[in-house]
Amino acid sequence: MTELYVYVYSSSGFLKISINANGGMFWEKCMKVADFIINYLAGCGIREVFVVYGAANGDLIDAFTRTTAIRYVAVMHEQAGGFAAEGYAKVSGNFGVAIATSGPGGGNFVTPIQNCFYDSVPCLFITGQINSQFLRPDPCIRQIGFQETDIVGTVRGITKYAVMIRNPMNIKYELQKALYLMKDGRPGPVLIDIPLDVQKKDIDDVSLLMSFSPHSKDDVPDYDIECIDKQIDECCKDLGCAERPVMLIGGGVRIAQAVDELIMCADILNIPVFPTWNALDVVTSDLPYYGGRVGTYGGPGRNFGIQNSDLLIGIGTRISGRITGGNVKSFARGAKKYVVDVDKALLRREFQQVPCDVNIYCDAKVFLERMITRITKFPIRRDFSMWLRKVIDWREKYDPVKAEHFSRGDIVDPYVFFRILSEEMREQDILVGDCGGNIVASNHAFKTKRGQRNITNNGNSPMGFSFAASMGAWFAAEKNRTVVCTIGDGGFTMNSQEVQTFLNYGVGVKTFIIDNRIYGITKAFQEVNFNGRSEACGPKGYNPPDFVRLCGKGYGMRTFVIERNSHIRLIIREVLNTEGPVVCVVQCSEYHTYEPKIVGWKTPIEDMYPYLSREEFKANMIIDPLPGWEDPEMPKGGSEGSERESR
Ligand SMILES: Cc1ncc(C[n+]2csc(CCOP(=O)(O)OP(=O)(O)O)c2C)c(N)n1
Ligand SMILES: [Mg+2]
Repeated sequence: MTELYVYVYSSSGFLKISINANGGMFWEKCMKVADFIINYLAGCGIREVFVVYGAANGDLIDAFTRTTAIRYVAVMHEQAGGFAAEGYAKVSGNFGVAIATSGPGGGNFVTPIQNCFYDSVPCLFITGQINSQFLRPDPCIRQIGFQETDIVGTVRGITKYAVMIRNPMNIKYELQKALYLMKDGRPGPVLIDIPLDVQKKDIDDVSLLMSFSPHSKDDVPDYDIECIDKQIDECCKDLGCAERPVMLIGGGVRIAQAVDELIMCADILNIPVFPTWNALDVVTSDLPYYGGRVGTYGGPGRNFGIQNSDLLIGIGTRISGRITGGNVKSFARGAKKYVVDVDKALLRREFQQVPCDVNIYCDAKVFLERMITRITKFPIRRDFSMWLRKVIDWREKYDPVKAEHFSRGDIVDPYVFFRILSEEMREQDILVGDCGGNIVASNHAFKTKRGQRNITNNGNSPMGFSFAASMGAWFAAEKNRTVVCTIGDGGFTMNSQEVQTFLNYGVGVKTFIIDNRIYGITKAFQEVNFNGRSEACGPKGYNPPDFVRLCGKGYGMRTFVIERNSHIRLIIREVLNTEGPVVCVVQCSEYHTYEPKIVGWKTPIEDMYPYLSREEFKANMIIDPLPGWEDPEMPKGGSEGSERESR
């Protein structure tokens, strides 16, 4: 009977070397499907895979025992495993992998798959499936096997490709196809579902497996370079006549690995550049042409720069509602708008929230390279330094972090916390943010440095994301980079079970819980929209645990507490300098004032609350304000009083 076997990669492919009970050694050219998958992933440079065990993925997990090139990280919840895979992908620039079992295991992947779909993250989700013989023969039957779920059908609408592998001989083809589609064009998640009996099957000769060829004519990008060059020339001509041009940069620029090209292009043009929330670490706060943050929670600059522009070049951004606000038509209304995207559907006018004048179907890198070449040769180049100065003045004058935030000695103000955190983090460090009020305060106050990563999930924004994703980021990051997780009390509670995974694997992330004891952002929303009534957001209805007891006494994690503004810097330094996993509870006593912000659906994004005096507002407008600007919409309900009191 065979006792032990390993796979060795030789010039003729994989060899299975087995040692039997008598010490005899044999080799053959066959490999189990499960081992083929795990070895294939190792060959793609994947070092960690996030898994939760279950009988239906048993052979996949067992395959890790026969290789040292790749290992599993056993997380406590599949959702956290999926988030960790996303963090791994975003930091490594490679893809992330998570494995779950059938039924409830795969079900827990739904949120991470949504995340990757909306934020264009390449991740491979693998689910074990029950034995083929127990699979329902027809969808009219709900279920035959225990924990049988049609996971492929479940995730079809939120994946780029999802397939169940029934024939072991298709494994290489399907894996290669899934990995190719995952990264092709606009990246996104893929899922492969493998019944247990298929995982177990031996492939007699791996070299006979069918491969997927990505070079069929459908797979070559169909950019029309001639048309793109014409559009670029039109843009160069417009730049020759524009007074107030700007660039709006989305997550697509990093995905296209075009950060250097963007910087080069911005250096040449010397016009204000604004990041969307997916590009805070592309257009960093220290760039000379950084214009501030824009949108409904626009930060430095209060949106005056983008709203007063007369030419807007959007690259790798779908110009979402978070940018435009509810009054979509008023967004950059004086500007001729160009948008560059790799997702054709987003360029169709009938689908565009903000109709763009020139829609350029192109990869951001290809576009920027061609733009650089053509603009350099273009006869008319203008000097926009006065305009840039104006935008920088707005940015500096309207910084959301104000002296009054520092003056409260008895609490921790999250705006002060995030500003100081950004001063203390180094160029190579990684910030992983969650959702809710804490990410708003972070995006208002945290100034990014070139080289840093500032990651969250913006398209789906699930609570509990950052704690799990920071684990993946930590595994992917070079060890001289500090990974910092920031998260609300509500978010942390949704994935706090992972504290144990951090301890089990020594995940040295520094986690700051922005503990305001409430669901801050939704409470602020309720107060405005429900006449001041607040339910299920705390203190009524929702009450989070004591995190020092939970993490410190309960799990045995090293913990710190920040209780007042004056302690912030010292304790942040101590946390950042502490080895291994650390949780720091930042006590923000019911804070839920996130300003500036947009009030109402009709307000254009240049008119942010708290409102400027009408004289000051008018003085900042180069284009005409919208009718009604003299009397802007005020927040309804009890928000004013309670928001102020809670500061
Ligand atoms: C999984 C999930 N459920 C619900 C929401 C809706 N939601 C968004 S932010 C938020 C409150 C977050 O509270 P907390 O984490 O404490 O952050 P805070 O706003 O207080 O900083 C809620 C309920 C969500 N984004 N994700
Ligand atoms: Mg909270």
